[in-house]
Amino acid sequence: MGDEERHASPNRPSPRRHGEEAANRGPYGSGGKMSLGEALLEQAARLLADARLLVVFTGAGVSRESGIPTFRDPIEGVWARYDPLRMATLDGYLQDPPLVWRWYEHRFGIVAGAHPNAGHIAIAELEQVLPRVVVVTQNIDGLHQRAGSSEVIELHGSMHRFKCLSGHHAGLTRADFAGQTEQPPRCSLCGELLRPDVVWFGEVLPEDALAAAFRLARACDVMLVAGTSGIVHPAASVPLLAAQAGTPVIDVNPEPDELARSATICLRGPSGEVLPRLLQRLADT
Ligand code: BJW
Repeated sequence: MGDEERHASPNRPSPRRHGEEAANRGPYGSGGKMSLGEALLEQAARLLADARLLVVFTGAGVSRESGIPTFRDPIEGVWARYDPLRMATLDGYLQDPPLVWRWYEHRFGIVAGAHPNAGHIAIAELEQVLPRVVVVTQNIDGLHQRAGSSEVIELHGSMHRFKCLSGHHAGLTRADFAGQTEQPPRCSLCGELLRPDVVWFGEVLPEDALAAAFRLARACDVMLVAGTSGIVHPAASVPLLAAQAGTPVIDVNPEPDELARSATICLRGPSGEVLPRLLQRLADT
């Protein structure tokens, strides 16, 4: 059996919903916040303890406690301040390359001054207690790698890599254009404009990364989701595929999100608090 094939025992029970929200209030509970019960944490830790292959699917919320804004928070979110059509589409970039380039430089500055938080670190430390942990992230900030996670699949690319508009030259780093920040540099090989190697709306996700994520989602024993609204596809299909395969899904988010109804356990709270507690429980199990 290959690493990315299913690891669960044939007798693996189909996941049951745990916790108050599943018991009698529907998937979102009463619709509001819920205190993080010790019993739920214990149940989640027990699920994790049996996992030979854990996939951790993350979004912007895991970096929130590092000071990096999420996208869809109505007050502080990126899309509350910037128009996604201007800033996160190829058409928007072509209309005004310096504007979009400077915006990414601004966001790079925030990330460069940030540090992995307790949530990133707990995810990395899961590797000390479980046989295999793969992080599938929508984030472009590189904080999982900086925290020490060794297998990270980036579904929406990385703000630390660049490619040219011709599509022929990729894998460039900041060292390749020596920190030019006001104007988008040109590719030294073909003369085309460079752009961040991220996935904008209407663009396809990196084929290999998406295929690996889907394969892992079908093969994993547990899917731990943290810090995503779960509304952007095809990325959000990753935890849904696991749920469809009957795999337990644990969802960590201070707010109800789109994936909660497919989750086995919802742990309501910031990932920088919940994930270290979950790791501790797991280590004690
Ligand atoms: C905390 C927390 C704490 C807070 N702890 N948690 C209709 C239906 C379905 C799909 C579509 C549709 N119309 C269009 C589409 C396709 C579109 C899409 O999904 N749109 C939806 C918005 C509806 N998808 C695409 O375009 C994708 N490509 C594609 O489909 O290709 C096929 C195709 C090609 C050509 C033609 C036709 C089809 C590409 C999507 C690319 C997304 N890109 C971005 C920008 C990346 C670069 C950059 O960063 O600059 O990716 S958009 C943005 O959203 C970013 C994120 O990765 C992504 C997901 O957001 P995320 O991470 O979930 O953040 P938030 O803010 O939404 O949520 C944060 C969560 O954290 C919240 O729940 C908080 O509560 C929580 N939180 N504090 C834990 N402390």
